[in-house]
Amino acid sequence: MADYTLYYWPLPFRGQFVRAVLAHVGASWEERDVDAIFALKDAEPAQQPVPHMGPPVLIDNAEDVCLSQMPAVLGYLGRKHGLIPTDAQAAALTDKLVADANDLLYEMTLHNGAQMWTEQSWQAYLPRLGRWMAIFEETGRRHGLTPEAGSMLGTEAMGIADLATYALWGTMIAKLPELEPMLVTTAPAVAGLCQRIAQRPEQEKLRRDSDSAYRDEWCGGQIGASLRAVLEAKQPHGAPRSQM
Ligand SMILES: N[C@@H](CCC(=O)N[C@@H](CS)C(=O)NCC(=O)O)C(=O)O
Repeated sequence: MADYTLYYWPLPFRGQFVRAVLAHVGASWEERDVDAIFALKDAEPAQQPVPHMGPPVLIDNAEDVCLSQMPAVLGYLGRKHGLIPTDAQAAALTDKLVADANDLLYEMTLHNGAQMWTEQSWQAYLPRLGRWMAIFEETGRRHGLTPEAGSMLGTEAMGIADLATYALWGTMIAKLPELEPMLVTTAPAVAGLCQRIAQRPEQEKLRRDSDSAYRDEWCGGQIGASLRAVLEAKQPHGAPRSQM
């Protein structure tokens, strides 16, 4: 049996945060199919292994632990695998970065597709996206991160703060490459960190596997199509995709 079982749509988005951490710790995991995800998410809370609204859901098979909510899943994995600093402030900053990432995922998908992007609403949103990039950049810079070296919280070893930063920005610009120049300009240290993490063998393998399974999808659905439409409206077609 695999170490973990993951319920997440065949997409990167929130699931990639969990996958990036599992890959980093060298854990084995199996992913359940869409029918199983629907069955789990639509079950009565009293019948669910953890009462929840939506995936990701992760089961730690050996410990018989089942969790939903991406930040809680990362918190669990981080504590279990020593990827969250023991210092209270650094631990809270880790939680804060993951919460920032999750807020941004909601914003980029207009709250999981409650509305669709238009050219006008996307243009109006862009300064806020730039501010999120600057928030991550400033956080890293305050802890010694540069485009060439360092980590988000100044830790020697990579932790959840770094992996979540990578799962957010690295995955986003790989799947929505029109945003890469903005990240490189606004948050060069974060872009450098993402590049370094992407080059690690376990993350390279995850990226290859994900690319072949999910192709160009990032968040999927109609909101994914609407996001791509507003981005491609501003870009020449056929621009090469990032390797980050
Ligand atoms: N705050 C939750 C959000 C979960 C969520 O919105 N999951 C999406 C996929 S990323 C979903 O499919 N939700 C289904 C639903 O809410 O009915 C988390 O961070 O895990």
